[in-house]
Amino acid sequence: MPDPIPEAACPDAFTGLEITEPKTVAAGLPAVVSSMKHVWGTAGVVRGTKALLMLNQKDGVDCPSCAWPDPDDHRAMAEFCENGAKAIAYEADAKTIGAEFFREHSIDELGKLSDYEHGRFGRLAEPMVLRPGSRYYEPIGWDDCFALIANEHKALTSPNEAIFYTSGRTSNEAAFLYQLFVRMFGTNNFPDCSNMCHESSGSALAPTIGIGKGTVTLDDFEKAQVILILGQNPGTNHPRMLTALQKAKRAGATIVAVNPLKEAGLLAFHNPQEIRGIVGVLRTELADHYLQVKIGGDQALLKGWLKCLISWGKVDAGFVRDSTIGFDELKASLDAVPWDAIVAQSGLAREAIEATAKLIGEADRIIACWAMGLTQHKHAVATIQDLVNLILLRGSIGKPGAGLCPVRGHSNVQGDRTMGIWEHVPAWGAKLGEEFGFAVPKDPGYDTVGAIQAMHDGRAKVFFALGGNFLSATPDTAYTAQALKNTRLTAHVSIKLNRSHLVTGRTALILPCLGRTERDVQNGVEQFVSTENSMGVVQASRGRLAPRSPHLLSEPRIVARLADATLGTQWFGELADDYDRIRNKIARVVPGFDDYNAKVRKPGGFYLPNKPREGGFATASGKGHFTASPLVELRVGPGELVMMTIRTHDQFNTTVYGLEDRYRGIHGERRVVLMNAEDIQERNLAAGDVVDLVNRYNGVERRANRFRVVPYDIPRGCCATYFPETNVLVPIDSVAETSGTPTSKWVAVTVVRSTPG
Ligand SMILES: Nc1nc2c(c(=O)[nH]1)N[C@H]1C(S)=C(S)[C@@H](COP(=O)(O)OP(=O)(O)OC[C@H]3O[C@@H](n4cnc5c(=O)[nH]c(N)nc54)[C@H](O)[C@@H]3O)O[C@H]1N2
Ligand SMILES: Nc1nc2c(c(=O)[nH]1)N[C@H]1C(S)=C(S)[C@@H](COP(=O)(O)OP(=O)(O)OC[C@H]3O[C@@H](n4cnc5c(=O)[nH]c(N)nc54)[C@H](O)[C@@H]3O)O[C@H]1N2
Ligand SMILES: [Mo]
Repeated sequence: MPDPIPEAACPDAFTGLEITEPKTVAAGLPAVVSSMKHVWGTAGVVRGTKALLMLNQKDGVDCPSCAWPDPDDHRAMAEFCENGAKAIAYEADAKTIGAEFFREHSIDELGKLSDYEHGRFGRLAEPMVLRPGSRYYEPIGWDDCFALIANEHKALTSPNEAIFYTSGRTSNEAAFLYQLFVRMFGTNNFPDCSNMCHESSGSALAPTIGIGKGTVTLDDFEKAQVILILGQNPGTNHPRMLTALQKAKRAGATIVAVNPLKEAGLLAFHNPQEIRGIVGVLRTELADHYLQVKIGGDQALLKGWLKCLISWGKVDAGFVRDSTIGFDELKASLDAVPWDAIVAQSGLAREAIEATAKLIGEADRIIACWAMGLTQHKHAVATIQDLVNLILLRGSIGKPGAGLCPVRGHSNVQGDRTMGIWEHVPAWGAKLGEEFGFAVPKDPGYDTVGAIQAMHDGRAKVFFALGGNFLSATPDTAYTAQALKNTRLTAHVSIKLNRSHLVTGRTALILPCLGRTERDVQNGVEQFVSTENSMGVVQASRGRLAPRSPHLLSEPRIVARLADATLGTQWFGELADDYDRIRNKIARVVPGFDDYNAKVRKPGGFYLPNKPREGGFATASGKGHFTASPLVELRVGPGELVMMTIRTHDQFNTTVYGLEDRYRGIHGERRVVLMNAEDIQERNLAAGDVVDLVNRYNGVERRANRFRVVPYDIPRGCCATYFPETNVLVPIDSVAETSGTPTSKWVAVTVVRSTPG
């Protein structure tokens, strides 16, 4: 059966498959070799090496890959990782595509290619337009481009019919201008990648500790006694975290990993910054305890841990009495959770839960890290709140070596939210209105899922994206494709071709921008931008490479021109002439940014204030709040498996760098489904068989056809596939409670043998 909307799905041709033993150690020489292969192969030796050497240096470029922080003090000459190197190679690409390329290739033809192939064409070199009815993009001047968008915006009956998406690579300066423009235009329609990512973390933390961010710094890792890592694959997605874990281990910490898969980066590490690590002589074992939890079973495990600690008297009674509220309710709620449910839902033996609870009960400097394995579930917020409960119960927050560490994704996703990219009005909304003399719209706007539904139903008609790859990153690809097709205009600020440029509104625009590694000159003066990492450090990022094409505009410039064209103002352009002016405005509006221009120029930047980190809570009560929630039981139908959609080692979200998932031993193929051997046997399938995956949530059938079966060490009843190939299966209306995050790690699927044809 063909995919419902062929141009929206990744092509289903196989690219080959080779299976090797999964690795039990991350990085080392293979990581160094892979870095150089990507950088020199794509960017060339000179440009590539130059780009790498400025990465994460003080006065250098903030790596556009993940949001892991840089060391405050000493930085290695090569302060980057294999996947940072791939991100740089992708951006510093020597090739470009422009008018000629798009004249030769229709959007239908390009739609048949894979995401991997899209990325390899090169950097977008000039603005392009797809006129109504045409299948070919053609060049358009920047003036006409902004006039076209402005006209579409002005033609709307309400500003709430316009959608403004943001991906987390956008700088603070661009993000602040963008939210200002959009709110002056009259809407809070700010879907962003965070809605699909750590929204659940923010939703869980804000009511419990008073701030939607983590509380630890990099230095805390060396001081921790126990480090819990739940639902995160740092070896691939935050490789420089392994250096922090290595230091922690050397200082005596115990690491507990909770993950359905035995990820190499959680098992052991050869540090490529150390000569002996490169050649593999020096291996640091990481996880001391590995709990292979069932997908979605973390809440059960956490409730098990909490029950143990309370019944063993391992509660920090002084801290709980003086600094928290809600403990009695938590205790009562746990009494109602039976152990057999905990064991059944976590898939873990009670002994294993107790053994690790013992460790936690003996430590008072505990760091809890987590990522998408916790956030993309129906009960994500409740699960993370149980993790907060655990940390509060041990008094393990607001002091060195202790605290909460949601490990962010995109390099500036945290900063974008701080700058007001949010579908609600930020706490400083009134100040924004005062400073710029307008009434900030009060009604909440659409988040990502809300925006898709609004476009689908015709309530929203114009879609603008500052970065990202909306179509591929969002759930329910066929539904989302239809939503985008229903609009009058889709416009994307991008650096490379992606699938969102190919499934479009009546008119479509591609607005090519400077990458973070490139020199940004405005009004004859070189500019820098700034970003906030996962630990609340704001620092400057200055590109040094020559821009790939003379037609590229910076993101702040694009936003300013869009704003002036739509609102009829001129002063946005003046702000974009000198980013210090934008930062001065931020300093006057956003708390914690006073003296921004001076502080951000200090090597290494500055920390934003963080009450829970400093001892205390930012809640109205001034206390930490325990949360009492029931244990949620998630069930699949007979014969169904729970599927999680995860990243390979060779991609950045929807950007596919290559076809290697080296640590998991899966090579040359992305259309695979990792299954437990017994689940394979039970279905009369065998390794390498071709299967279709079917989801039937709420009576709607969603299919992803042609995947190869790979036997893998994964709990029974669970399976794994790669994002974004299986986003077609993630139901648009299956979202986390409170945060609205699509449940990308919990999709019920039936696995059926493919019928040829
Ligand atoms: N190289 C590279 N770096 C990246 C990215 C990238 O794509 N490539 N993406 C960036 C972004 S935006 C983000 S958000 C982060 C993502 O970083 P991660 O969250 O590490 O990314 P995922 O691949 O989604 O991996 C989730 C991990 O959780 C596990 N998991 C899945 N379900 C469950 C569950 O129910 N319970 C538990 N305990 N574990 C579970 C999976 O086995 C996997 O190890 O990385 C950022 N950094
Ligand atoms: N099934 C499933 N779906 C998921 C996830 C999952 O785990 N499973 N993870 C979710 C998560 S955590 C996230 S964060 C989202 C990611 O969602 P997005 O942020 O929308 O997606 P990306 O793939 O990161 O965006 C890649 C595109 O960004 C553009 N780009 C790169 N650099 C720049 C730049 O400097 N400026 C501009 N303007 N554009 C640039 C490039 O053109 C590239 O094609 O996906 C979510 N979707
Ligand atoms: Mo993310």
